[in-house]
Amino acid sequence: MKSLARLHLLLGLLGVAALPGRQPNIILIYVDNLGHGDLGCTGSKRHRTPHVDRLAQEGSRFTSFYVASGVCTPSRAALMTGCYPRRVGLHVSATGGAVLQPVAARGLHPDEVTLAEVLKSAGYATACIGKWHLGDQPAFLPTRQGFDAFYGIPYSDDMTRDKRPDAWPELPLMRGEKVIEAPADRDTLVQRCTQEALHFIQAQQASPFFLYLPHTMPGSTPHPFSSAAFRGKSANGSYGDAVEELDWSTGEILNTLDRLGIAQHTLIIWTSDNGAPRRSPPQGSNAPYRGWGYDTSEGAMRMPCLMRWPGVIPAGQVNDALCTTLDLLPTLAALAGATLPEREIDGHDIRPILRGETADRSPWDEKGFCFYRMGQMQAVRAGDWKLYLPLTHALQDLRGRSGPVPLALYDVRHDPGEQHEVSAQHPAIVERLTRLAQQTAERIGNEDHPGPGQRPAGHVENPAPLLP
Ligand SMILES: [Ca+2]
Repeated sequence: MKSLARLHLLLGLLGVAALPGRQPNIILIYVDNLGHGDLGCTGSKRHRTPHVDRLAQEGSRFTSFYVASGVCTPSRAALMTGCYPRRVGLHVSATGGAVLQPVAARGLHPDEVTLAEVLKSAGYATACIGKWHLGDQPAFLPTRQGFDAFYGIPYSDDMTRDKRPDAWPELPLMRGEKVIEAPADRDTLVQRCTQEALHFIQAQQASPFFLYLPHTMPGSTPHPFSSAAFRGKSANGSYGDAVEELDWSTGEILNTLDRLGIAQHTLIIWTSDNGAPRRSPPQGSNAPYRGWGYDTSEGAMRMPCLMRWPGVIPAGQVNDALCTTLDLLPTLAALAGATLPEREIDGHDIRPILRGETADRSPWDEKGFCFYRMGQMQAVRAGDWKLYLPLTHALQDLRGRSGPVPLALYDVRHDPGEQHEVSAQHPAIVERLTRLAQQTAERIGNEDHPGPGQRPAGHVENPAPLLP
């Protein structure tokens, strides 16, 4: 195995394309609350993102790529498990909130099989560097879910002690399961997480590795943090500064892969956990999509997504096949030669989409991809079409108010800005998508109706704050 690794390293140095059957290194960059239209390669005129744009030139850009929720915790739960958040019980917090808060009794169940555990079983070295947000109690930390190493914060950057001095600790920066700094200096988080990532890549360069880099920025506060080198430098205030620092971080990683000669054997996936939230004045952009982060709109859940793997993923291609973060676990498992979890998952192996063999068809076209806000299913997409289900008591409508929502159908492939509501012209499509939504609801539930496919979240008695 060692000599094989050396052979691959040599071939990499000679610029030979990825060998079939070789396990690729995997780097998954998952930034926080960055909108679709916030990158140069997705149309931003305000942010300079040459390094992320390089991924679009050297790899493919996926334009119908969805996260499973418009908010952090369920989005990350789906990414880690290949399941709808509702299947693994993280669609809602134990106190009825949309995301986990500090000192939460709930977390991702230890029995759930994460992407890290799947890849580790195939011999990968694994690290989580950035923001976790799937439980802040010891039993729920990344180190208990398949990651050899963790460096970062256990939940969102805005969950600080000043908000709940009676119950919450200072925002902890952790290494492994230890708090090494509190409150965490948020200005330098992207810098420090990047350095940790580079060290990990360097140390693991000769063996397959999985680097999960869920960067903490632009983050959840109205004034995103960045280091002195980037502060005040962008054309879009603190938000733009943070985006440009994330681009710098991406450049550092690409340069390191080039320097080590392992770029050919490394699959990079770059995306965001949910769309940019509504701010006044506006900061992030979800263009060309409608709506803001945190709900089930296209703006909230249709993400920028770039994937590069030289020789495997076509360079410079734009791919509009419907795919999701749920698909990463089964797809990466297949690429790594790993065995899938025995428990049921929702994602699909989308290797043919990654290889560019199809740019408009997907397994989801048959099954329908469902959009939940907490426990309520609000929409479904299959093929070109997204159907907003009629709701008498929506948890929250597209404009942020509670109340009834009418049925609406859009061709979100050809009308991505949802300018033309066409349900009256396409009754058969409305009927078909309604049936697909019902089939998913029958498996994993909807609102107060549980489904037989649901599994419980993890739970601890007497959760304690993470302290130094
Ligand atoms: Ca988020």
